[in-house]
Amino acid sequence: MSTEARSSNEAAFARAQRVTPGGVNSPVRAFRAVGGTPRFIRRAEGPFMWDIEGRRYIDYIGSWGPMILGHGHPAVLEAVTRAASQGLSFGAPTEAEAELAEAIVALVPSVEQLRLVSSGTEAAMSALRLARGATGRAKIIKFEGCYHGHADALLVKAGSGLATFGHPTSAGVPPEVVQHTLVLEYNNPAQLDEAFTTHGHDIACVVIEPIAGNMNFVRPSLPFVARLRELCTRHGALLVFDEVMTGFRVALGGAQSLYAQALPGFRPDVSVFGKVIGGGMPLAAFGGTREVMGKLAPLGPVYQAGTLSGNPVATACGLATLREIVKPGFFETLAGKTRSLIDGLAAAGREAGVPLVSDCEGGMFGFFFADALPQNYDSVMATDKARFNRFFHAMLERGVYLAPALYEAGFVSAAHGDAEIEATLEAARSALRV
Ligand code: KE4
Repeated sequence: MSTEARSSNEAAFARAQRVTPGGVNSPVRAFRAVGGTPRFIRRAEGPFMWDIEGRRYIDYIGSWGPMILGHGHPAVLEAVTRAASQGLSFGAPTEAEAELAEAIVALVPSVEQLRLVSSGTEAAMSALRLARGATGRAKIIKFEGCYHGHADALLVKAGSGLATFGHPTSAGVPPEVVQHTLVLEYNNPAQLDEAFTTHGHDIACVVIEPIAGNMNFVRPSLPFVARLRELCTRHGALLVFDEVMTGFRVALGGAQSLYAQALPGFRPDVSVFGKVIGGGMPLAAFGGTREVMGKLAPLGPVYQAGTLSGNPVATACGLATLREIVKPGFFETLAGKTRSLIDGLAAAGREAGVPLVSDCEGGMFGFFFADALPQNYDSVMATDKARFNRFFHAMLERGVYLAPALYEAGFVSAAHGDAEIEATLEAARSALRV
């Protein structure tokens, strides 16, 4: 590629940085975790994205999860175009919002009612306020390495020692705001027991990623999930499953449907959704039992609102997406592709003599340069980050766009075919020799 042509991502980045902090509208896009120049995308179709230099990439970001059908699915484009032609936003109820809510309720037994909002952050923030309002309690428990959006109370890292309250991870968040947020180690039942023994009477909720995609890909152990449910029930705290990433991605019923198979009767009290249910448009949701959701305005005392909540174009996009993923065999096929990918990556690691472990569920996957799958944040951060970053760039140069950060998950879409999976593995076999 000529020097001039190659500069266009760099030129676009320089231009963007003059008018937008870091040149991006969401930090991870700036490639600061992996270094180098972010690719400015011109268009996307199916499993592919093209940057402004005309390079094509096999896309495993999928807009960080929403694009489960691939880019430009005809039924989705038709639904969005039709909705847009009838009006972009009304600020009044539409039947499509009820239809989308009905579709989600039908797929997630723990959700009897839900409210649509515009981002996962907004949904998680609202779910926490709802939990505090419904229980009359202040304290919340989250886990190191789990991300639930950027609401102040959730931008917190573990305090020193066990079961101590967190410290802000971001400037601009006063310590008082996170004084009620307890940060525990993922997969650590002893810390969970201690936290409830010490604070059980004042814990409004526990919020968790039911598969931690913001630590790349970390599963909770089944005993840990069971303990979470048992302690929340015993102490009257709500169990909040943040399924923004896992919902309708790891299984049609989300991660909670997997645990309900292994733990009969298992249900979280509140669920948070996003990404897939918007199909690439700004739409998220939170839901739970009718009793808990009845605490929300205009019925109850917990206020929550949004100008573009349930936006008709976003709702049409989400509905069209859900109509595709409920089709028979959709998830079996998607899971098979993802499994081929990560088994191939592990095999490529073995062939190259590089410690590489991988895992997946449905259309979501992760891999680490390590000898064993990490079980918590500290073990994720102990994996070989330098090797990850080298691999990321080697794959990017070979036309494969992976998540530009060690702590992010990857996503396969229905549009990824055997050819793309094989091309990815071919690139990996070469990239692992870099
Ligand atoms: P948004 O506000 O970005 O729509 O959703 C926040 C959120 C909440 N909960 C979970 C489990 C999430 O993964 C997210 C957002 N995920 C990140 C990717 N790790 C979005 C990418 C970004 O921040 O640009």
